[in-house]
Amino acid sequence: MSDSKEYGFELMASMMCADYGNLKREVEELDTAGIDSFHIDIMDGRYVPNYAMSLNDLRCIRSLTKKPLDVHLMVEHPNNTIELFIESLQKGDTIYIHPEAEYHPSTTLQKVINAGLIPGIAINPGTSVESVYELLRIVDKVLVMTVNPGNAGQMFLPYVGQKLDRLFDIKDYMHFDVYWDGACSAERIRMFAPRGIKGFVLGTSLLFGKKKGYSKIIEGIRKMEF
Ligand code: S6P
Ligand code: MG
Repeated sequence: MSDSKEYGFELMASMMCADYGNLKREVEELDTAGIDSFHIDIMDGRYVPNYAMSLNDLRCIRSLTKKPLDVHLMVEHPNNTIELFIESLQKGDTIYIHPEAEYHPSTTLQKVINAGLIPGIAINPGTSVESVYELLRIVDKVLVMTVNPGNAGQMFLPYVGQKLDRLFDIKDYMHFDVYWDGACSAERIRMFAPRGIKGFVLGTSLLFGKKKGYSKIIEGIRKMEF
C-alpha cells in the first residue's frame, strides 16, 4: 500500500465543521493528530448564503496553533477587507479569494503577495479554467470546489473531474498546486491523490463527527487504509 509520503499530499481540517463548544480542544487534538493545516471558511451571507466562520474565529485558531492557516474567503469584494485578514495571519498562511467576487482580483491577490502570504484562488464548479487563466500566472494555489460554496455536507459534483484534468495538464508549467475542497471521501483521495491533487480539505465526509478519533482517521488516510 502506498502512503501519503509517496504522493506528498496535505490534509486540511475544515474548521467550520468543528465542535465550537470545544474549539480549543478541537484545534489541539487535530494538531496532535498530525493535520497539516487548518482551513478557515469565511462567508459574508452575500457571496454565499451562509456565514460559517468569522475573523474572530480565525484569530482564535491562529493563536492556538503554529501550523499554517488556509483562509478561504467566500465574500464579495474581498479587496475592501483583505487587510483585516492579512494582519491577522503570518508567513506560511494562505488566502484564497473567489475571482468572480472581485472586479479586479489581481489587485487583491497582489496585496496578499506583498504581505508575504501565499496567494490562491478558489474555483467554483461552474467556473471554467479559461475564465481565470491569467490569474494562474500569479497564484501558488488553486482550490477546486467540488461542491458549490457555502455549506459542508453536500454532494460531490462529478463534472468537476474534467476541470481537474485540465488543471493537472498546466499546473507544472504555470507553477501552481491544485487543492480539493468539498465532499472529500476516501474513494476520492484514492483516485485523485495519484493524479496530482496536492491537498484535501477534510470536512464531514471523512474527519468530523465520526466515532474514530482524529489520530486514527488521519493515520488511516496517510496510509491509504480506509
Ligand atoms: C464549503 C466550504 C468547505 C467545506 C468543506 C466541508 O463552502 O468551502 O471548506 O467546509 O468542504 O467538507 P464536507 O466533507 O462536509 O463536504
Ligand atoms: Mg472551504
